[in-house]
Amino acid sequence: MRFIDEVQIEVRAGNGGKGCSSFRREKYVAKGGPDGGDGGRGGHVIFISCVSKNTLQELYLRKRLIAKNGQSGMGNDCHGKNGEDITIEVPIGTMIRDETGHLLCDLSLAGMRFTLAKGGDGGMGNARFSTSTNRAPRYSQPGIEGEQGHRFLELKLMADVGLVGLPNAGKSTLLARISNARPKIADYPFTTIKPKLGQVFMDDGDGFVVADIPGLIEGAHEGRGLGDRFLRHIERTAVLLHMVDSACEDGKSVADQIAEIETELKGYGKTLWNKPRLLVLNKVDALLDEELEAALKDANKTGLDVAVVSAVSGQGITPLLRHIYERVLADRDQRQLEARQAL
Ligand SMILES: Nc1nc2c(ncn2[C@@H]2O[C@H](COP(=O)(O)OP(=O)(O)OP(=O)(O)O)[C@@H](O)[C@H]2O)c(=O)[nH]1
Ligand SMILES: [Mg+2]
Repeated sequence: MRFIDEVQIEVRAGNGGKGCSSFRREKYVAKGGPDGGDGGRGGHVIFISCVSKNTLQELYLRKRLIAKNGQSGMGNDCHGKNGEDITIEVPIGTMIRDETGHLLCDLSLAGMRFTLAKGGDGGMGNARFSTSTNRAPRYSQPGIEGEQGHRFLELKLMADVGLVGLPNAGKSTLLARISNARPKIADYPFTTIKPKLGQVFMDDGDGFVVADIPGLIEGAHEGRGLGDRFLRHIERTAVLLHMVDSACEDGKSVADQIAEIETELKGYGKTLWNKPRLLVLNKVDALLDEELEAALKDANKTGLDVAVVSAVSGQGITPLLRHIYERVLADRDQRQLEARQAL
């Protein structure tokens, strides 16, 4: 199944039901007053962000969301039934734009609710228009039309930490080791073909979310390999872990591998290039001492913090997690401060 993270949909909320014009008819009561009820409201089209959804697949297949119209009002002061709302669960991180590309809502937390198209109000029945001077109004209102149009949905997954690297660097192996996710792992490139999130639990009972995305190759920002389209899913992270295979079998130096990914991150733009990054030298279990020394020398040239790990043996993983968590917490504090200042 493809990983769907962009969808255009048509939404149509229900029209309001029309108000009723009617007069009471009872035996032995001549000229009963007006008793036309109001029309029902048209159904809304609503999204709710929810942890159990990961892609926009359902909406990709459905494409049109059309809510029911409200029923017309009836005699005997009966209110028409409201049209049923359409409520759709979408992944956390779904962004909703209108036809001009203007951002209407970013469902960045669980349980957020957004009405994409509002149902029209029902019209008032003639009973409402009765006054002392006009006891028998015949007028009742029509219902109001529901909103409709196209909406553009884009999913940008919410994760604290993003894994980037060439194919086979061991990103998924690391994710499987530190989180509850069970990604596919194999010694061929592009094992991972769609983003995957994993929750890491720390001692304080809290933790952070890590996103594993398909490997990048040279020219990814021009569409090579799986391209760079999955990079959007690590745009909102606090920190990037740049994973490097320090035991690369095809003889590529650590410096070359780092440079390839850096070029792609730069090519993608500032959102990622300006993000804090940590170099993770992986597969050090397979290195001789002098090989590790050479790898470290290359890595240190970048000026970034470097972690030396083996995702397979577990070497270096605990200090790496502590380091990442500190950064994640600092980033959360910073974001909270900014949000408070913006108020
Ligand atoms: N020796 C050793 N092998 C490792 C280590 N980490 C990963 N590997 C192996 O490297 C291969 C690739 O690992 P993956 O985790 O699938 O790599 P990836 O970066 O997710 O690759 P893509 O999904 O293709 O981008 C697998 O055969 C792993 O077993 C490590 O620390 N040491
Ligand atoms: Mg993988």
